[in-house]
Amino acid sequence: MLLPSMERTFAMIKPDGVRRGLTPEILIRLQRKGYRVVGLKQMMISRELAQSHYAEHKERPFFGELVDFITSGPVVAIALEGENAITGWRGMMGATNPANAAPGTIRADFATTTGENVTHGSDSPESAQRELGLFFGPGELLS
Ligand code: D4T
Repeated sequence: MLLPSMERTFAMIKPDGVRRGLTPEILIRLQRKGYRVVGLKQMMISRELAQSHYAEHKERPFFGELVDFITSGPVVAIALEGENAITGWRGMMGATNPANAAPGTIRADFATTTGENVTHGSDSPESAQRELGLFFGPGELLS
């Protein structure tokens, strides 16, 4: 039998998801999937944190709008643990543009625009480690 590939990833419910009352629905989905929540908090993102989080997009034309949007209201920051959690959570979210998201994914079910697409998930082990470190202090995650 293959050894399970346990991973930790960073998930976020973006301001549109929180504003629309989708937090419980999303927490239910990821826990039903079997992921363990090892960190959870509702918070405002500072512009400085937003710019660090989205640093890879800083030259893109939508960067200003992205920072404005992600700082526009509270988000829910989530540290998830599970087998293949990084790609698994990305799969549950669906494609970045909701028009291309597979039926049954969060973005297909709850979003219509790329700019406001309800959730975030780290796209690689390196991003997961970096983003978990940006949003959670060492004492804030369960062991
Ligand atoms: P995030 O990072 O929010 O989980 O989204 P993705 O990983 O699925 O997509 P991304 O990094 O390419 O984009 C980050 C963020 O920018 C917004 N965006 C993206 C946008 O407003 N216009 C665009 O053309 C693109 C490509 C949406 C998500």
